[in-house]
Amino acid sequence: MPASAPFLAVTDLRTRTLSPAELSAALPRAELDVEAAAAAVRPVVEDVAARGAEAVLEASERFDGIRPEHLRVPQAALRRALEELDPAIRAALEESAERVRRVDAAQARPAESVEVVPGGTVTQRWVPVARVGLYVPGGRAVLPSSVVMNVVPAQVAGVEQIVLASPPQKEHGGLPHPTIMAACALLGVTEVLAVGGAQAIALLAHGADDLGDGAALESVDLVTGPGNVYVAAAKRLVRGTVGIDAEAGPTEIAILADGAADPAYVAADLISQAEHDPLAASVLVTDSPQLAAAVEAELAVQVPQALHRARIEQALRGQQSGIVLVTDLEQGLAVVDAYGAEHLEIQTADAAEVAARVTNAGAVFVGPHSPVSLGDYAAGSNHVLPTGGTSRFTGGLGVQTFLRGIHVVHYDRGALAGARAAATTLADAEGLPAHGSAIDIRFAD
Ligand code: HSO
Ligand code: ZN
Repeated sequence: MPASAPFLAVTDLRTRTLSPAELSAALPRAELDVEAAAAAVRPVVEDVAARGAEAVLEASERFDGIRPEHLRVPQAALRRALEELDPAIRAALEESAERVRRVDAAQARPAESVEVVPGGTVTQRWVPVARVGLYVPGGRAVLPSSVVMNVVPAQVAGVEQIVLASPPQKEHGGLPHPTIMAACALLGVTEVLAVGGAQAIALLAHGADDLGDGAALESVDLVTGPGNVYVAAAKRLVRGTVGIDAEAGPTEIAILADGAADPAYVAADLISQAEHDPLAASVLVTDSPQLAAAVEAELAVQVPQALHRARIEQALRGQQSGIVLVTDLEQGLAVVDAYGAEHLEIQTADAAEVAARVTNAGAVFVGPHSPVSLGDYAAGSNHVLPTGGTSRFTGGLGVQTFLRGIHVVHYDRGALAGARAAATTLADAEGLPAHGSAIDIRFAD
């Protein structure tokens, strides 16, 4: 046993029978107050909507400590960033993008036409969103892999206009981080904005008459991408003016493991996501008290060796992290479904079989050789995923995020005749006779 206090608090559910709601309440979880953040960022969002670029520059000065010279990043800066990118990083980004592209290509949807009755068809056309704004944060860590995860599915979906926003960096002359700019250049994204936080989301959603260089910025139709609680709050505020993907919170990993799991792997994976943020959640669900003890012992060895050990310790010791002891894998499955983790690893004897029964998770990682960090960079899956239990009703970023389904209805007179009685009966039942008349008039002769 480790000499220091254990990193992970233990919740013992072995003797308890809980309803799904009680189960959710019993699990470790962060309280992320997006509403409070929304109250804080509302003035910024409204100011950007009203005053455009000048309001953005003032907010950048206040929150990022810099007033960028160019809100719209010059093409030369993008080109230079790519030229100066370490060739090994370039090759890794290319490999990452290629794998995501391979997975996404299979998700591109052809139109589906159904002949409902002879002469009456309904076709579902999948049409890409015309103009999207992708947000890539630049706070604690600079994540060029998030450029790949946002851009590739949009490109595969056929989005024609992609504009990417990332915070201006003081130490890079008010431009976004060079690696972010290089990743944009690598993927062919030419419209890049040096703006971060709530002001970035507001600018994407509302556009600006003059971005400070005499040219307007068109507003987008959809804003996607991760960010801190202020970014999530700003997305909540602009929703309706534009579409948004999920509101991202701090990253989460849950691991469902039994006595067959390797405690060193389990500990390393819990640490890997804790490295992101003191508010990150690392949760182990197991039916093996021996494994739980062995994982604690591993944490005691591995955490002190980690570069970001202070942040990791804070995350592991936070109320959002912990170990949940369950009677068996059956109860373990109920727990991980109630939790609905952003990332769920299954490290059990029959991992594939157990994974197939999971219903709530952003992404599932199966067996000992599929760690979450593989998915963060190079599995081909997407790493922009639902957090905070929102996997109950939404999936991660993908080609479908950037597509809209449009039903195209095409009936001939004979097919309309066959639907006439059903439609006019329902129109009468709803007290809307003009609806029925619009059908009847076609059979007046
Ligand atoms: N685990 C993060 C994504 C990421 N990790 C990017 C490293 N770089 C949220 O899924
Ligand atoms: Zn990560």
